[in-house]
Order: sequence, then structure tokens, then C-alpha cells
Amino acid sequence: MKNYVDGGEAILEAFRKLKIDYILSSPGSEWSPVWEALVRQKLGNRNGPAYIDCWHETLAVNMATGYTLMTGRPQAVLVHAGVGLLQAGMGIHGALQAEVPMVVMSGESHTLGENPELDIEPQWYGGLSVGGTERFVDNITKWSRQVTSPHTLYETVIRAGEMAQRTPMGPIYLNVALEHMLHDWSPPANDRDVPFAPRVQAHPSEVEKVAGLLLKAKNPIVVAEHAGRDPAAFQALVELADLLAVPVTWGRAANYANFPTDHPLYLGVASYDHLKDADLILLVGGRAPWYPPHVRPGRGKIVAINDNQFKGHMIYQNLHADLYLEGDIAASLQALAQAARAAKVAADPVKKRREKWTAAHDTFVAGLKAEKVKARSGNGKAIDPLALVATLGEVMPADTIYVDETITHGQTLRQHLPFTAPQTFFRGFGGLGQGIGTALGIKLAARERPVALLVGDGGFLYNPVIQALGASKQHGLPILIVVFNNRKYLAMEKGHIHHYPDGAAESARMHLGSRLDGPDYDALGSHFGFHGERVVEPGKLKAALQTAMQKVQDGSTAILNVLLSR
Ligand SMILES: Cc1ncc(C[n+]2csc(CCOP(=O)(O)OP(=O)(O)O)c2C)c(N)n1
Repeated sequence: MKNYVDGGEAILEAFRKLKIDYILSSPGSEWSPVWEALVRQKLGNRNGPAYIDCWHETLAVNMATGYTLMTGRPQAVLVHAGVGLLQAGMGIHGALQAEVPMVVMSGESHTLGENPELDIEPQWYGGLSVGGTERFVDNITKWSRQVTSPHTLYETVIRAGEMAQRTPMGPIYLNVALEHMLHDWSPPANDRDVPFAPRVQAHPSEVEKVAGLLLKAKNPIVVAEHAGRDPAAFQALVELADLLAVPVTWGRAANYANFPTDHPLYLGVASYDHLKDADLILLVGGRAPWYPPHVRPGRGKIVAINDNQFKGHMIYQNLHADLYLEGDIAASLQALAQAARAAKVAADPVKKRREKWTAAHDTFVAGLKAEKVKARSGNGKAIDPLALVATLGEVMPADTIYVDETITHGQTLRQHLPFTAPQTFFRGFGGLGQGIGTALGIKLAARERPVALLVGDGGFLYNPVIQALGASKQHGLPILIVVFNNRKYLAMEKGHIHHYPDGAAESARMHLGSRLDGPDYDALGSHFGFHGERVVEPGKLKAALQTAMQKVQDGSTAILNVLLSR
């Protein structure tokens, strides 16, 4: 056996130095140098990243995204040439929007059989090498380039991993020539352990300004849009809110659990009516908080607290910020809490405020309860979406991680499911079809916690379902999949009626682009021995969910196909 020390080893060594846990890959013939290095790693009992083969590139990227959302640590994704990269594109675009760091690589040949000393396979000449695959993903990555030579390969990969973690975090793409990977490589004489990106904190003078406003405010309120992605920020927000009795509403486009839904200062999702009388609004992790964007939510000053305020991937934003607190969100919130503690705030106004908002919380919760009762007391023939959400809330364990890929049911489940701890709710960015992969990546990072994907029937069909179920089986990642099956792309119908309320389609009840005669979703797992059940009757829902959860706890993915009234 010959031990090659080549570009493949350089890449794997760079991944080891970046403390990458997983290489998620969908194969291509450029990757034999890395596979050689991985086998050498295994035979030599060396520590290093584990290799996960995926049957689809979107799945590979989505699993990396899910894993990083849970752990905060970037992973590596290897796909094939330009073609695999294009398949990966949906996931890469989602990772850019979600600001998830990762290193994505694919390769092509530069010599194309013209170097008599290097026998490159003919497929590269046939169209696989396009001459600059990085152009395919230039505007859906944070940075994308060719690796310039075998001599720069190692440090380029290290730099990509380091750059991906910097604000704004995002996917970095490297196009690496097969020839560079086959080339001899000399490990650097002075290699180093690569540190994770440090936390970058707002300047104390800025904290002081905002703390001054907060301590003076009589009626402050927090709008938390993406604050809870970092569990430390979730906790820091609870601490700050508690300290000063500041109520919290999740933002209208919250993609993470931002504040415990059972906290007496929690006011719900997008409960913006309360903002009208606020004299200070702390917008934490804001991206697209107000709609329409030009409408300011109240007269109070708005302080935007975020690490990356202006999203390059968005065409337009209007945050209405009067002040900014920039840098790590958790650090900013902790600094504000520290300032509040040091100021020794008068107890009486805080007590009064707490009473007022606790009463508002109780009223809000009573309203939710009444809505649930109503949804369950329908005509008993069909399952109301809210009845499904209510049953999930009752049956699922408190530490369940929900991944949401529903459309018209999204607001209902955000409002009604209990999210009492950080990292209990994730909604992806970008196009439909990424939910199962994200859920599997989350499960890979949190094997001890139940993971439930909630997905519309339309959304489900955009996913690489068979490939994802295969990954679940192969890598021991059991999840619960609940299909919110209304036999429609309902959003399309609603959108059509919105613009043409009295048009031809609505008059004839002929909505093109909305009908969906899907397969038996519950049967799709049978190829892998997975449990599945179709649920039609409201009275059978709870037992079906309990059985499905038991199957998941026993190690099998389960698909509940729930037929809904709307
Ligand atoms: C990849 C991709 N293609 C198309 C769309 C457009 N789209 C947005 S919502 C939607 C309908 C989804 O249907 P379903 O998941 O059943 O949810 P419902 O509208 O019925 O609530 C479609 C097709 C999209 N978001 N992503």
C-alpha cells in the first residue's frame, strides 16, 4: 500500500485543523484524493471528520446547515463539478440567507487529457469541466473562487473555513482542480490549530447610550426576530426582560425560538399592537421586522441589536433604526443587563410593569386556548390544522425540536406550539425542499432530542424524499415527519384570489397551480421499513401521533400523513 501525501491529504488536514466534524458529500470522480486520505485516517486510527455520503446534493448542504444551526460549528460539503454544485444551489442559497457558515467544494480538470504525464479520465473533457464553476454560485455564496495551485490549497481551505465564520457568516465555495488534489503536497512546517471565530462585542460607549434609553423608558418592548438562534442570546434576553419587566413579542418573520412561550412577559408572535404605545423598541436580530417596510410600528425610538444589520442577500430593508448596537447579540444583551443591574433600578415601576404585562400574557394565552377549543369542536368530520397543532403540543416531549416547512399553516404553529427552551424551533430560508435535510442535520447534532419536521404536502414534494429517508436509515437519524396535507398548494390559490378576487379563475372555481394529487406520503417510508400512517378522523389523531412518536423513540423515522380541512 502506498501512502500518498497529496492535495487530498491537504484538504483533509485543513478540515481537521478547522475542527470540522462531518464531510457531507454527494460523490463525484474528483474526490478520490480525499477518499484516499479518509481511508488513511481510518487505517491510522487518526481523529478527524467523519464522512457522510448523501444521495442528493441539496440534502448534503441542508444536513450541514441543520448541524451548524445546532452546534454553531461550520462543516464541509463536497459535491461534483458544476452539475453537483447546481443541485446543491438551493441549499447554498438557503445557507447564505440563514447566514450559516460552511465550506463547499467541487472540482474540475484543468489539463483535460493534454498532459502526457497525467492520465485524466475523458469525462472531464466531455463537458464536466466548464472553466470556472465558481461563477455558478457567485451570487449565492459569501465568497467563491478557484484554488490557485497545489501550493496554496491547504491554506486556502483553512482560510475559507475561517472566513465563513466571520460576520456575516455564510457559505464559501472553492473550485479545486483535480490536478491540484493529485499533486504532491508538503505539510507546512509551522502548522497551527485554527481557532473558532471570536465573539465581537459592541463598544461600551454604545452600550451605555442604549442602556441609558432603556433605563429611562417607561414602556419599553422587545421585538425578537432572530435573537434565539444562539442559545446564549435566548438566555440573555430572558435575563434582561426579567430584570426590567420588558415584554417580548417574536417578530413577524421569526425563524427561531426567541423567547419562552410560557414566560409571563411573552406576548406572542407579531403582537405589534403593543408597539404603538412603546417609548422604546429593542429590535433584536431584526431582518424584515415591519411590513409594509415603510410603516414605522410606533413612535418610540427603535434600537436595532444585531451582529449583521444589513443583509446583502436582500434587495431592500427598512429597519427604522434610530440607534444600533452591533456585535454579538448575546454579548449586547448581557451588557445591557449588567448596566441595568449596576444602575439599581427603582423596584416599584418595574413591579407595576410586570403586573401589567403578565396580565396581557394571561389574556393572550386564554385567547389561544379558546381558539384551540373552537378548532376541536368543528363538525368532527375533518381535522382542523389548529387541532393538529394542539395535539402536537400535547403529545410531543417538551424538548422536541420542530423544523417548520409549512406555508399557510406556519403562523398557526408558531403561535400555538409550546417553545419553552432555546433551539426548539427552526424555519429554513430560501426555497421549499430543504426541510428533511435540515431536520436530519439537526438530529445528527442532537441525537438525544426528538426532531419533528412539519411540512405541507406541496413542500414535502420539493424535498429529495427518498434520498433523505435513505440518509435517515443509513446514519441512524430517526425523525418524525408530519405532512400537513390539504391536497393543495393553498398559498397559490390564496395568492391568485388576492389579485383577482372577481376574476375568471375564482368565478369558475378553477385554480390552476393549486391542485395537488400527491402520492400516499405515509407509504413512502415503507421502502426503508419506516412507520407511516394516514390520519383522516379527528378522533384518531392523538393515538396516531403517540404511536408515531413511539416508533421514532424506538429508532425508526415515522411519517404521519394528516388530511386537513384546509
Ligand atoms: C422550490 C420552490 N418552488 C416553488 C415555490 C413556490 N411556493 C411557495 S408556497 C407553495 C405552495 C406550497 O404548498 P404546501 O406546502 O402544500 O402548503 P400550502 O400552500 O398548501 O399551505 C409554492 C409552490 C417555493 N417556495 N419554492
